[in-house]
Amino acid sequence: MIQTVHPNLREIREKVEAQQRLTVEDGLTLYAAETPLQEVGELANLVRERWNGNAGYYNINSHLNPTNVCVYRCIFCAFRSDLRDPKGYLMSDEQILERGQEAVHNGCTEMHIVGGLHHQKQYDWYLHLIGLLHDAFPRLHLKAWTAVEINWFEFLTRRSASSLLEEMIDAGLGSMPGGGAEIFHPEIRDRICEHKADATRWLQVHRSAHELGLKTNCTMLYGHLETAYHRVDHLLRLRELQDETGGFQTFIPLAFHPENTGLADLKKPSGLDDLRTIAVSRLMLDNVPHIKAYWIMLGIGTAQTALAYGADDLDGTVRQELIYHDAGATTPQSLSVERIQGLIRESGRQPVERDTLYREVLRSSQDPSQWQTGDDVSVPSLS
Ligand code: V47
Repeated sequence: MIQTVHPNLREIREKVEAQQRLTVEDGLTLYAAETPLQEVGELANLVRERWNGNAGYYNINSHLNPTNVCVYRCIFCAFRSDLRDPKGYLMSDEQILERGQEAVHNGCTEMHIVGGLHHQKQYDWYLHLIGLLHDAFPRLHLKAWTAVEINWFEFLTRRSASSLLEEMIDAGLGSMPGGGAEIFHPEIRDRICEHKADATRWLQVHRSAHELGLKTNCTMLYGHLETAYHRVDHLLRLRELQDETGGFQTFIPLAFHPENTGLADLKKPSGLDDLRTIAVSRLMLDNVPHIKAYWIMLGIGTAQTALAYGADDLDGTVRQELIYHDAGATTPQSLSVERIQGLIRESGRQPVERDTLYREVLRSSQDPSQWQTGDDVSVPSLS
């Protein structure tokens, strides 16, 4: 219980307790330096516990970035490569299948697949890749392609996002990640990723996905050129679409890593900014069930603390992450399940392994690579 409430937070606290919606002005107040972070965190924690109780979610997943070659030149990205750059790569079917095999062998329930928009690859290659993995590993959930990629496929094929997504779902697509959102406001978007899908297109692709019953995530890249106003504006655009469709599962605030990017002279956001952004997101996005503290980019300590500031999910064991590590992330390439569970317990939460759709995963005690979810009737029950 907060004993004394900071004057900035009196009205906001009343609204949060009464489950009323916060406004742009409230968002700016929550972001103001003079509004005590500790109290903002406590309010966010109230909402977090309302949504998710004491659960601290994690999943066992692997990342696949099939190519880093990209037609776009987003200035915040250290991962992309030009076509003829020696750094550029393109994975073969054999390499992709090997990565799928390794994921299944390690007990992964999910593969997170995003990459560059390769100059010489047509939409069929991206579709083929989903079918290839799904046919070989039907139980591995494929969370693939950002809205920016789908929008690129629309450009390549002159077809609608809905028809492309329908085809992807038939091939084995299970859900979509939240990347490519960056900052929606054109004052910033036009400076950091001028040519790629704008806010309207990004949101329209997710709307189409939700209409087809596909769950998706959403993100915000913060800590570069934007102000608090641009962040709050971004959150409200997501909240508006969520009111309409209810298709977002998780929001992931992504802290900018400047190393090796076109914005290398900027400093990384501070741990305090990270925690405040998690908390403000939890409070503003009153209709999104989960807030993810992505340990890869926040660092392990901040991600763990974030579980008391509004976040309920640490993401996964994450094997083979490249986008943040190319931009100077010093976190390990993956965490063991025991380590993730320990981090969650240490912060006073109950570790819950989830699948991509937030169903609890149960593992065999004899062979942890064998798993099932609560409503999974296709496999015998595990002891
Ligand atoms: O869209 C790129 C960001 C995103 C940098 O949906 C950078 O579960 C910081 O979306 N510094 C891709 N961020 C990653 C992403 C994601 C990650 C984890 C989980 C989920 C999910 C989605 O990474 C890009 C961009 O916003 N990014 N470069 C950088 N230098």
